[in-house]
Amino acid sequence: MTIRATLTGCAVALISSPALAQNDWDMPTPYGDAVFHTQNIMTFADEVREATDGSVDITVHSAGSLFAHGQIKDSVRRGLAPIGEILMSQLVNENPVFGVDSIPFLAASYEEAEALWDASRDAVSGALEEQGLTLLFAVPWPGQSLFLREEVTEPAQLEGVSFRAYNNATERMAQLLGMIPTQVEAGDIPTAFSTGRVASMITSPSTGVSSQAWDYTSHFIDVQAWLPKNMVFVNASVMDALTDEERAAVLEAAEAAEARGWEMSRAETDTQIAALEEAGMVVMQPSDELAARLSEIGEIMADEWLEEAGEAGAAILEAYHAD
Ligand code: PCA
Repeated sequence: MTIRATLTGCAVALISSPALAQNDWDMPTPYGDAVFHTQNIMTFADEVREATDGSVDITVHSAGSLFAHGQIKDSVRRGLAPIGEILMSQLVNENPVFGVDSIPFLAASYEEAEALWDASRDAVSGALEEQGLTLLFAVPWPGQSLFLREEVTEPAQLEGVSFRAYNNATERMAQLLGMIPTQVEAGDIPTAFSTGRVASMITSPSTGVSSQAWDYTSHFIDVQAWLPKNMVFVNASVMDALTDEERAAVLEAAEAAEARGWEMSRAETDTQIAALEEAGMVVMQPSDELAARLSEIGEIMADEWLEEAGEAGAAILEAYHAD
């Protein structure tokens, strides 16, 4: 057989056998390798690879190394990357529904966060679908708590303090507290503190640990005000191009990743608070005054959100409270 005939034979075999199509998926994610979200996604990638005999092979590019956090969604929408992860509330300017998990004290425990996700999932996946994106799964960070440089019992002590924000809601909360917010990506937290751009933040104990918060803050006030989620989505045309078996394998692994991620998140809450304490941080509960002010702010922000989100928002809250 001539070389030409052999090559033609191979080409015919490839075309006639869709199971041989190779899907190498580069997956941009915003957070570092030590973060449980990233570890959960690595396991998801392993499970997809295994279930498809390697025909869907996901390579995770963590910590914004392939696309910066702010570019990941558009990269997937435009097909520059087939699949990606972002913080859901990053998209709140596009549709208020993406911000429903970042309203202080609306859903502050895992049970409440789960009920809120049940009530909002269809709206979130519908809003993604409009952009040609298919939602695969979402996983919450542990409750958001304050990292400060001194013991704060009176809300007035926070006035004028510079504050690291990571989305619109954290920025708004800071404004309502009289603080001075600056948006900083999680990976840039240590530099933002060490160069004096910020002096406080609200985030999970997980991000506190991964950014070594004890190096530049001393007090952790355990308010656990909300549980913002990361979500993983895929370009819908890329998903459509898979075989039925491959698509089913991806969806099954996604379901498993969501369940596993929520468990990992729950487990992190206590272990990472303990790690902060072990590293020398003072862990304390909020004073009554501070708790009252934060809860007032939560109500203001819930009203503002509802005004923006209109009927769709009201329907989510109704379903949530009915749960
Ligand atoms: N960590 C991320 C988002 C919420 C969280 O707990 C961050 O601080 O950027």
